[in-house]
Amino acid sequence: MRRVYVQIDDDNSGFIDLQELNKALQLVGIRIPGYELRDLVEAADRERDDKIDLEEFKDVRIQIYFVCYFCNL
Ligand SMILES: [Ca+2]
Repeated sequence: MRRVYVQIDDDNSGFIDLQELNKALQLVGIRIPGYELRDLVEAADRERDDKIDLEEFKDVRIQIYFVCYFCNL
């Protein structure tokens, strides 16, 4: 879990931002529209700093599975 997070965190800032999340999703072959990506981050980003920490990332992961379920990936 933490290893996945560290891999996504490209610049090792300790947070995952929108660009990093987008890149990670593309790497695993998931393409979602920008607005949906923003929704994902906004829904998980409890601190409203446009960054996702490890705790918040767990929520994003659940949501991504949810999105993928509906787009049949
Ligand atoms: Ca980062």
